[in-house]
Amino acid sequence: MTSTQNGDKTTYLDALIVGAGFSGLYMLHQLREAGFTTRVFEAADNVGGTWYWNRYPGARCDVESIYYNYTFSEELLDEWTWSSKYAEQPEILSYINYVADKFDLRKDIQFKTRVQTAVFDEKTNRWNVQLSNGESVSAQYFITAVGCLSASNVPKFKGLENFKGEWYHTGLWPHEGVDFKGKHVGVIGTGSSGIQAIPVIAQKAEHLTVFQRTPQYSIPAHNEANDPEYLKEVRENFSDIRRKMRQSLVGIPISPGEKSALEVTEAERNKTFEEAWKKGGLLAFSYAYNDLTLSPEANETVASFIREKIREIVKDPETAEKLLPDYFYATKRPIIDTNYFETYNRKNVSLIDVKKAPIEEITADGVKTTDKEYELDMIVFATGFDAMTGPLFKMDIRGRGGVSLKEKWENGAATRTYLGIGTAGFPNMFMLTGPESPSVLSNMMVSIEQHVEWVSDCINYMREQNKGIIEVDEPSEIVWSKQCREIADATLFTKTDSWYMGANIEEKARGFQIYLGGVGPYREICDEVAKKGYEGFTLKTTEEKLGI
Ligand code: N01
Repeated sequence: MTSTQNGDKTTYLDALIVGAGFSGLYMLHQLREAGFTTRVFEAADNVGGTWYWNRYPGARCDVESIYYNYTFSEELLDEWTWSSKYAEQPEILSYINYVADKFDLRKDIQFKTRVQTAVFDEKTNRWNVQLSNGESVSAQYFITAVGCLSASNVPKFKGLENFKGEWYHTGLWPHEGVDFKGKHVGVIGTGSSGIQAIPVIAQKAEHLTVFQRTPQYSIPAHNEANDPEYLKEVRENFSDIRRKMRQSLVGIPISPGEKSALEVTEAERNKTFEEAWKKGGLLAFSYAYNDLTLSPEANETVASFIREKIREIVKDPETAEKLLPDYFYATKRPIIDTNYFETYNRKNVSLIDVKKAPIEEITADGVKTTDKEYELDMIVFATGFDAMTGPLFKMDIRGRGGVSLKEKWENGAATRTYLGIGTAGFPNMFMLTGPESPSVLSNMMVSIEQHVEWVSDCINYMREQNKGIIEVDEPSEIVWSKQCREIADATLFTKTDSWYMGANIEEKARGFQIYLGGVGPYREICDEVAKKGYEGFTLKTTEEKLGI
């Protein structure tokens, strides 16, 4: 509904959703089906979220495709076939487009429109939202579906503006593609994006120079075409698979090993690790034993095994040494690759250790480290994202008393949420896969579906109970945040500088913002909260005043 007052055009909605990725699309579908007037605002010109922007060469998912899709519609499950074990970005983007068309979602999505400010109006108990095209929206519910890794980070290198060649960030890749033929290309960064892009760029470029700050553990993905018989079997057993995914720790129906890595002989351990290397995949190593992310000694067993593999693969011993990681395995996102270490055996690839000789500046002609200047035609920044809070802080979100989310969370230093879904002082605001939920340490599809269903159940409940305002109680978020930190502190995750810790962004405070208790237990907690009438939240009619 749109009304005009004093020349201002304001659209009135029950719910406004920010972002048309996997979470925003499903949220729209759920709320619209329940009869709420709902609209999605999306900065891009099409659906897809992370899979719209991250179209760098080699981009594919590291969760097996059979587990990385929506599970809410049996019909959709029947209709879609994934061609390979780990789907490539174009195939995932086609899937998202297919879903948008199948459920006729586009008619309620406004593309090329950013949400700039969202301010909770305490008089009307509604969110006043300003859009980049100058329009205003008034919504009862403000739902962020902005993803955890959507604020690309190009480090503030001195002199970038002087570079005469082309430069790109993997997370903002041009739609028309990039031609590397005959070019001297530099890739800065060796996280999941860099490690996927490097082997593909190396095949096309005249020369590739990789600027590596932290060497990474990476294991083979062993990607392959999906066997139709296997897919048939998966489809026949999918109810059971879905149940297991939901009850599991990370949204993938596999259980961690039951033994400690230290209670078996070295020979037995090496046999297990050898099998994991042959099998490949995200959990092959981290789930081999039950204490690899808990005990430094146990972790070292897997770390040294992978280091040995790197030495075996990379022929030049000096290059191999530079590639050996020394942080705790899996405390940065484990990486799976296709021919990553093998790429360093190519004649047209060189590896520069920028921890030893840091990048001083980008010059007109390339990258200058404290050692040397490297002439380049093109630079690819595979330098990651301002994760978790970054996408939220791109909007100016203000709750009660005009306090901004950024101020409340002290720019990320004091992030506090209840269940990763809401935060005190910001009534009727829901964050899908927000900080302090399992989010990025789970199969995002499982976490997205769980959050969307929980939020839509909650909004339906509010309507049934004739309530208009829901707000997190401060004590509940204090307890939840503390619990998140305690679980993380008992692991090795907080001992490593990673984007999980906010350590990749210079000005960002360190803090672990992911619930590590597992998606199964997390779902039970969320269900219990709902069953108890949304315990930990205060619900009021719009006539009642909520205490601050
Ligand atoms: O980003 P990253 P990403 N000078 O932050 C380096 C998901 N994902 O885009 O480690 C020099 O992991 C930085 O070095 P260091 C997945 O969850 C999934 O690769 O900070 N180097 C690092 O090497 C993943 O974890 C998929 O020392 C600098 C790299 O840049 C997340 O997205 C695919 C630097 C950044 O690595 C992010 O991955 C892709 C500087 N100033 C991504 N600043 C799949 O599903 C940063 N670096 C497979």
